[in-house]
Amino acid sequence: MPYHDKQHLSDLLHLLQQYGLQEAVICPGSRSAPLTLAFARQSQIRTSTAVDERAAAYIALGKSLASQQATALICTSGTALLNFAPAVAEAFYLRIPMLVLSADRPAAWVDQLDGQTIRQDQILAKHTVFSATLPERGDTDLDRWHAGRLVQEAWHKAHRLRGPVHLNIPLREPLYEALPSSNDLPKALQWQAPLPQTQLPTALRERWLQAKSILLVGGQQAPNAALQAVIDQVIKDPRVVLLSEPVNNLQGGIEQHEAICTTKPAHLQADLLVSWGEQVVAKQLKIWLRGYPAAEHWRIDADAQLADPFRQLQLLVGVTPLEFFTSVAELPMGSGDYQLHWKQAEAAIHHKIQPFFKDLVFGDLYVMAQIAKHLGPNDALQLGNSTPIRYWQLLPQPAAPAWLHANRGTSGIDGVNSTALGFASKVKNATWLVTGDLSFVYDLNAFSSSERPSNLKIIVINNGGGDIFRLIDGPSTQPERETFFATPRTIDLQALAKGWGLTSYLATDALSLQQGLTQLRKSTECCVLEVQTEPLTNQSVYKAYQQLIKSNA
Ligand SMILES: Cc1ncc(C[n+]2csc(CCOP(=O)(O)OP(=O)(O)O)c2C)c(N)n1
Repeated sequence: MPYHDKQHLSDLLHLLQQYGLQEAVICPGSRSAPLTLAFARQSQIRTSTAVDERAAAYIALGKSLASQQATALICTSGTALLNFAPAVAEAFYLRIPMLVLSADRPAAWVDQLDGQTIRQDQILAKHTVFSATLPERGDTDLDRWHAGRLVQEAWHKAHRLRGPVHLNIPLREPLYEALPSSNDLPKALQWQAPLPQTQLPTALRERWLQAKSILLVGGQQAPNAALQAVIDQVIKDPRVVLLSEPVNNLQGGIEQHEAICTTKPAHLQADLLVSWGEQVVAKQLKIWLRGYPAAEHWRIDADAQLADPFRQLQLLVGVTPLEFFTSVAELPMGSGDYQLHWKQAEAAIHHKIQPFFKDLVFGDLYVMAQIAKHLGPNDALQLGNSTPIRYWQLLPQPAAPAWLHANRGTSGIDGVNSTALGFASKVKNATWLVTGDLSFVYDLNAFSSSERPSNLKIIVINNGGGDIFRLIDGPSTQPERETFFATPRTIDLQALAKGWGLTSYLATDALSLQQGLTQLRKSTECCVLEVQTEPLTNQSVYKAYQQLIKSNA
């Protein structure tokens, strides 16, 4: 039976509605008009728009991060789609579901010197967990079944394999006709999750029980109260040590591990290392673990993805961290002093750095310490990928926000504003973004979004360009450092913020910083606090901190 040639698009929308898709971020375009109109003319799925595809994709990433559900992301054909790539790569490495719906020209026009026509099929394949091109027409039973099957496969893979998926959708003209309705719309395929396996095999139980020192290293992950509760139990065992990485959103572990690992402590080498989650930010920890490998390394990953960040993996355990630690929590506790040794090492660091932080002069590290004091347990915090995330690891008392996030999957300084904006639009928590001046300017198109979440509070640390290059070994000592690395620019951030209709405040010293933080807290609209700091001061503070950590004092 012949149907309308775009019947498969009506099916697509209907299927996504059945799956409970919450949001679609739409980038304006003509080839994508049938998709845009389909989403715009329904009310079940929330829609927003953003002109810059790179920003839109990061906004969708922020939304998916907050909801842990795929957000649909729609664009027109051509380079528009390529601009989704950075956020798609980030979602791939953070294992965040995302659904890219790109409009395409009919295949006949590819490579025929037609405008906005590039080779879109599989263009994101290396960084998606599923990628397919829908049939060009949906007017036969076979084509409808084919397209519907791909839509369902995409949805399930995005959530079961956890990652971005791409459906490329070639569309013929006319593009502005209303989509057909139908009385035989497809029914979505459902999924039964595998039942959890709670018993640890005997061989693993014995190895766990025999280990004298067990180190738990969780990489980046969303907050997980159930996992936190069960890990709280597990770390009552004095043989077990948890390292609290800011982005793993786990509390109750050793926080100063970055400073501890700087001194390459051989006596803290573990019998058993258990790791899970995505990236670990702590560089010194990674270096130390690679140099002082544990006798055994188990990686916990329900999807059994083989990642060996510390180059010592021996066992991949195919269950979720919650399942693993639930079974471990039931085992009898051992005895020993491994945890005590880490706590002593941390106490020694605290002893060194507490007077240092008490006497800090106004500069980036001071600003970060004040922000940490200001944040409450219900706040969400997003950190820029340059110095903000690094400084955070140095703080003696980092705050424990409800959710700490940085785009550490693979992103650089791109998409920082957009991710925070997308995230803030999906949560009720006050969402604080701390970013650098270059990162902020790089992603100003975040504010091309039709959404301006009132709970988003942005702190831009204006230290005159990429201050990171003045701190780290390598660029900091090159004669080209300022011109080719730090690249300071004379930018009026207050005017830029104003240009985008953002309320902005300025801080230049301790007092105005306190006032600015209070103003941001009180604000009922999305606003920006620019904090100006001196690069030279930042440099000397950072150097002094490094020397202190390495000293035997
Ligand atoms: C997309 C991208 N381009 C380039 C870089 C290289 N890079 C790393 S840090 C940095 C400067 C960041 O400056 P700013 O945002 O002001 O932060 P600060 O270093 O002052 O904390 C640059 C350009 C990157 N990480 N990502």
